[in-house]
Amino acid sequence: MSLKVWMDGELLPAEDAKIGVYDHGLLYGDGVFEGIRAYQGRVFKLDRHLRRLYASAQAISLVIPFTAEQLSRAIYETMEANGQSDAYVRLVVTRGPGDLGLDPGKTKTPVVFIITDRIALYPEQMYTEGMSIITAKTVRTPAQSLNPKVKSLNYLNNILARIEANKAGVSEALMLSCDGYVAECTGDNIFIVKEGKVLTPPVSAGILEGITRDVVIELAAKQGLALEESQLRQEDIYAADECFLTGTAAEIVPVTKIDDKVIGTGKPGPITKRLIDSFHKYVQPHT
Ligand code: PXG
Repeated sequence: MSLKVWMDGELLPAEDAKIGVYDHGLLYGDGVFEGIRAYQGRVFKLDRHLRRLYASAQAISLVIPFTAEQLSRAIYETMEANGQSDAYVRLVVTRGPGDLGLDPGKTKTPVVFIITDRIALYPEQMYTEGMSIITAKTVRTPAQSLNPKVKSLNYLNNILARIEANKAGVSEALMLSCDGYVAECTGDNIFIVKEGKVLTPPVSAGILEGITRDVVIELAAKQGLALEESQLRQEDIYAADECFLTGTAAEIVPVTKIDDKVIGTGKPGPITKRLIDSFHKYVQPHT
């Protein structure tokens, strides 16, 4: 039985949920999206994700033809139709179909669709043993060009860095900003631990304000851990005691090697493990 996909107010079998070849989301990457998780029947931080979606849309002058409440109901409706309580939710808004030419004025109505499916996480071993990453040569798009705060359908900047990771045989790549500071990974935010203090680049470094990142900041505060948002250099990652990445799909994954340099002891560190543990309890309170 195929999954149902919600599209512009209707639940369709996945094979019938189609985007036209004239859709500007496809032609120009003109659109926005969210990647969301549901745990135990509850969509995690849905309000935050919807706020970010509307903020991304506003940043590209895209008016979403549904209210946040309608989209929230649609997500639950889709999960219900698919019999899911744990799911990965992909909510996409494209500029919609229109004549050729990149002017968004050539389109009339945005297309909105919701896929609820699974997403393959990193292999379990990376969570217990740690992940290796590289520093990409591809620089993160500067905020003045296309602010990384905007979760747009334009992911080629990240994909180019991800191709570098693939070539190096690793699963993620660290991206630096054009002024040489640590920004984020291709689909994850980055944190380090140095002398007991948790550090992560500020949003002003030109990154996506990750919702998992915000949750980790909150959990660190609750645990009395010292945390600072501060500009980091590649050398700070090299010299860190611990390092981990955060993202909706990844959750929290320890990083134990970067560019062939071992981080800390080469094993997931104690603070990383504590945060992973508290994150699991936070998202799955009923286990
Ligand atoms: N930076 C970037 C560039 C991202 O795309 C994050 C950080 C982490 O943000 P959240 O809000 O998820 O904590 C992301 C998120 C996918 C996929 O399909 C990508 C993301 C999230 C979920 C799925 O690869 N990126």
